[in-house]
Amino acid sequence: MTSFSFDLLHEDGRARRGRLHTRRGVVETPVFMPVGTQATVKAMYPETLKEIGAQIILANTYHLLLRPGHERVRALGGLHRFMNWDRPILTDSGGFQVFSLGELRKIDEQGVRFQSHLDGAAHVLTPESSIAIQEALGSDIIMAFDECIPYPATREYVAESTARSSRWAARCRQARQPEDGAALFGIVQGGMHRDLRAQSVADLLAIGFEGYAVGGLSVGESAELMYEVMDWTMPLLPRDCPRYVMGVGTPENLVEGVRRGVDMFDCVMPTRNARNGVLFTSFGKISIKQARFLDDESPIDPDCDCYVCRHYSRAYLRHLYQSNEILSSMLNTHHNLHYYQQLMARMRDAIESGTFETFRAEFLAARRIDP
Ligand code: PRF
Ligand code: ZN
Repeated sequence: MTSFSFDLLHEDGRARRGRLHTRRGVVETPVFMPVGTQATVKAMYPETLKEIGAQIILANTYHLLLRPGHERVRALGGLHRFMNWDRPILTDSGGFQVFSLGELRKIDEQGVRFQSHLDGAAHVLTPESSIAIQEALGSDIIMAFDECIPYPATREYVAESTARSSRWAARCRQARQPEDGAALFGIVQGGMHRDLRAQSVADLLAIGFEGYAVGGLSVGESAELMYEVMDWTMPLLPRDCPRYVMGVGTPENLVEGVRRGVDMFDCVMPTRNARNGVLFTSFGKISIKQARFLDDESPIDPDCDCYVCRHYSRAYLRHLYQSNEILSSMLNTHHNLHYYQQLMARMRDAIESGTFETFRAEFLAARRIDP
């Protein structure tokens, strides 16, 4: 029995303000989910994640299957207890991480054979095993097992792969344990072809899911093409179900996605960029390693009220980065995730007050100014 529902609260153009009800609480949408691949959002205490407004995080089947093993996590009381995170967790199916392995994997109708990137050991992921692993972890939103199609690819390959992902999606639905309380989301594929996207949506709707993700984006195509695929796909999805674009994206991508009707996002961008010294601000990205910050006493972003911007200068953050200090990753990640959470909160407010287009215009205008 799934204890999952979605309320659509407001619409402003195509932008949507909604609320997910999961067995571990409520998620206000549009939402950004920080990525916690290895049962940790790198460099962040779970407590701090909550303080900055993170409502739900993403974890990865592939990584946790290999290490420490999903049966071990189950025996230790599930992923929430293991990592001390009591809010909802969405798990990705492995259908993206495995396909990033290149030479180390082989796909057939049954699933994917692959070698661990850790020790080379042979593994198989199938729709059935991916679901069983996500259930063992105690996920609140389980993703169907799919293939994220590389870009570019021949139309023939995209058509074959998309049809196979649809057959896998049906097997995922079949494999669910009826007593597990999680939601199951299908993943639309179809590459950059409008008719194949439409076919993928039709296949998934016939199976029936609690939510629908759009996969196969942010794989090297231009932002314009990504937006075009969103323009084709979003209107085909049921109005009363949550819509999730996987692995996206930049602050601009989030604004443009919300404008097109997306409710959920995840991306390593704020966390990974933070560890590389790239910080997001209301006026655009800055690289904290630059020498121009050596004596700069100002905060990262004068418009940001996060803990880091209230207490630390650009000069200090540059010093920590240059010195390879652990605190550099911690402070940078805190600021970037706070920025992403604030951006989503502002978009939720704008949709509620019917001012999303004004918000977007101001967002875009601010980014042309140099700090
Ligand atoms: N499928 C899955 N996970 C994903 C993707 C996908 O297509 C993407 C696409 N960028 C990110 N994460 N299962
Ligand atoms: Zn800040």
